[in-house]
Amino acid sequence: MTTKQVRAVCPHDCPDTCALLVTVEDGVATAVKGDPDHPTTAGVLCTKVSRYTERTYHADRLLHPLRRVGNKGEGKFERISWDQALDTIAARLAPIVARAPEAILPYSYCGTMGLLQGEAMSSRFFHKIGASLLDRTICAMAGFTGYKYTIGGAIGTDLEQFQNAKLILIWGGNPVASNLHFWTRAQEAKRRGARLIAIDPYRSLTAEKCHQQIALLPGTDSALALGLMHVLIAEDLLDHDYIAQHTLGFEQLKQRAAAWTPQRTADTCGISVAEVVELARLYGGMAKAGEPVAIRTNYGVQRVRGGGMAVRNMACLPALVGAWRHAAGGIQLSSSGSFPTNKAALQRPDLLQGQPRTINMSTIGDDLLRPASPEFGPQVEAVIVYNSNPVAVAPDSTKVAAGFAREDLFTVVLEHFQTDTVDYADIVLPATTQLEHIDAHTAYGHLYMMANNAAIAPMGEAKANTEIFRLIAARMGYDDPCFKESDDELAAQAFHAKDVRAVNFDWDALKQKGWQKLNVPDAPFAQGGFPTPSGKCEFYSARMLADGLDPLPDYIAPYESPASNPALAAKYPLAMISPPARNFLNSTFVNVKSLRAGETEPYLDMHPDDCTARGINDGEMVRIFNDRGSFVAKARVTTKARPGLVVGLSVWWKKMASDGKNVNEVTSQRLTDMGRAPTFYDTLVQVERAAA
Ligand SMILES: Nc1nc2c(c(=O)[nH]1)N[C@H]1C(S)=C(S)[C@@H](COP(=O)(O)OP(=O)(O)OC[C@H]3O[C@@H](n4cnc5c(=O)[nH]c(N)nc54)[C@H](O)[C@@H]3O)O[C@H]1N2
Ligand SMILES: Nc1nc2c(c(=O)[nH]1)N[C@H]1C(S)=C(S)[C@@H](COP(=O)(O)OP(=O)(O)OC[C@H]3O[C@@H](n4cnc5c(=O)[nH]c(N)nc54)[C@H](O)[C@@H]3O)O[C@H]1N2
Ligand code: SF4
Ligand SMILES: [Mo]
Repeated sequence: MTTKQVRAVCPHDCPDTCALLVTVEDGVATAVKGDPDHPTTAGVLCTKVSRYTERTYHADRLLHPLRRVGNKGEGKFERISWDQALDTIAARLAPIVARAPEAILPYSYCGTMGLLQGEAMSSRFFHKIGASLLDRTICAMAGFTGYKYTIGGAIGTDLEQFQNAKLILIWGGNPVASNLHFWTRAQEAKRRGARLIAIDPYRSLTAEKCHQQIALLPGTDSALALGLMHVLIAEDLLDHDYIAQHTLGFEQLKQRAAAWTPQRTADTCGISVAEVVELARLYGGMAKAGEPVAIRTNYGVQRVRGGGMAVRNMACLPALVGAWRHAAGGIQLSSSGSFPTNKAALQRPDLLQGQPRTINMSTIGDDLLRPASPEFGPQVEAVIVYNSNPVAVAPDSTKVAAGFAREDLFTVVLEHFQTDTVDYADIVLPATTQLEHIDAHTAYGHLYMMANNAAIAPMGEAKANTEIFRLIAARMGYDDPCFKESDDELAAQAFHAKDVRAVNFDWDALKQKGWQKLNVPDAPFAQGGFPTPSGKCEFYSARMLADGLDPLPDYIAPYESPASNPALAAKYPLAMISPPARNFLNSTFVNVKSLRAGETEPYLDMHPDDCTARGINDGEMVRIFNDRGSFVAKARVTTKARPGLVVGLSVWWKKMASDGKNVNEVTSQRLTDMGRAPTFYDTLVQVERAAA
């Protein structure tokens, strides 16, 4: 027997981007472990990826190309050869390319975070044919945009510093489920005497392990941040020197924050005045005493109308109190902006002729149903889906499914499994998993460039995304040399080797070692140097004004909340959020039995008062509905949800629920204040006992 250990990388859309060691025995992957030497992974993986071989060798893996034989959505297919699949795709796409290439839409997200199997060969192909561009907004664009206006880029406190913080605000994130290796550091900080505070309307797995939870109403975080600014300024808990040297617009900010008294803040957020005042005193007081105070914010705050503003306001706080002076102080949203990634080399935007239209992935429901018009351009005639499962994950799912059900739409899906989206495909192409292909990775929660080696041969007839787009390009007669580059040749271009942060990046060396830390300072903004136009932390943003936004921090109320929309709340009084379930990764892993067993079935967490008012008992099936749609789940009566809030952990495959639906039946396609992102957690619903 031959046994080897292969260095790999977890490909999932998770900030931790773990370094993996894959044990391969006679060509079969038998174990996937965390690399003990990689400083952030430290030998530990989450439950999901510890069971990776179960997913890789799952009996339901798609192993051959398929052609639809049933109705759209029915999921009936027959096996075809790769030649037949490629011929069909070329024959269907070529006339559209000749007539109206923008009628072709790529739809992809982060099924893999790999730079190669994500947007490399695929982008080259779509750029070459002139397909519509996809605005990849579904996750992080709101907060990213607000953060960028304020501090200039997706740069923040290094994960490896958090254990030294003395106060950590975990603001709109559930790291026990979704950022495990940050949680390890936060617990270490706690052991060293730090105070942990969760700001979350739901007593998540994380909130219940913090010293304190501030259970504000969903979508009111920007008001809380303004209230904190008010108290920090009123009680002079400020770092005047840092403000003078490294910030812009303090006087205007001061005026704005003056209106946000603790009372107004408390009323808006549905919390007590004491919670506002004490939090500000703790944060500002500890900073003034020279202690590192840190904020870990995440995506929970962004999925509402004012999601961009919420992150912007939070990003102002560290500069006010001088928290950036410490490596363990500041704020982290994402570390992705620290990487010198060479996207242009991988994606080749120079292949574009002219400027195709851009379609927002978050409004795919409406856009697939939209007829041709002068504003929109041609109707979408073909959609090629890879690394995503839009029928389950995109908002306003009734419309998404209706769009994919269009008889005249030609749909190709590259997948590992027969997801809800695959059920609507005309042609299904089997894709390799991370153990079967190579890739280069950045991360959005740490600062290491990472290399994934292939551990095993492709399963069945599966091919890597890169290879699939090479083959489609060749079949359509595109012979540009860029379509012939191998995956290793692509990977060698992944980072700007001359950028000082990349430390003379060399792909072969990275493949050997598996990972390499970026050369960046421990405390990114200790001396200012924000990558904004002014070089300062911009409390006042001229760019926001130019983009038609309020240049100062403000509060933007949710579209759907009892306070902002009482008429709607009279019909649908409960706010619904649907954050990630611990055992799933978005809709990935829902079909892995042992992980699904950890979640058992779709639940709805409801406060006892809301259950009593509706005659709902624990464990009963309930119907959750609004004007957009409905789905059923099992009620869990719990004080984890504050009164008026219901929580459906997500994202279930629709076909695995008793009614064939999931939470996205009730979410809306309305977009955030900035970044054009979805508002999954800005949803009012009513709940009733389901008919037997
Ligand atoms: N296990 C697991 N890990 C994951 C994922 C997964 O599906 N499963 N998904 C990955 C992806 S793609 C992402 S984007 C991240 C997302 O993971 P996180 O960044 O942790 O974000 P969410 O899970 O959306 O929300 C986190 C918390 O925010 C709370 N929240 C909801 N609305 C609000 C609000 O208005 N204000 C505040 N303060 N809190 C609110 C929720 O109750 C939840 O506890 O996790 C990644 N990691
Ligand atoms: N209600 C509600 N909806 C949500 C969210 C929420 O919190 N609540 N979260 C939102 C967020 S943050 C996000 S990021 C999106 C995520 O939405 P998606 O990015 O669509 O993520 P997944 O649902 O995990 O689907 C990814 C698919 O890619 C496939 N895949 C993985 N690797 C490869 C590969 O190498 N090749 C190919 N061809 N396929 C591959 C997987 O099998 C999987 O089916 O969902 C959003 N939807
Ligand atoms: S999903 Fe996240 S925590 Fe789990 S192995 Fe992957 S990167 Fe690590
Ligand atoms: Mo996400």
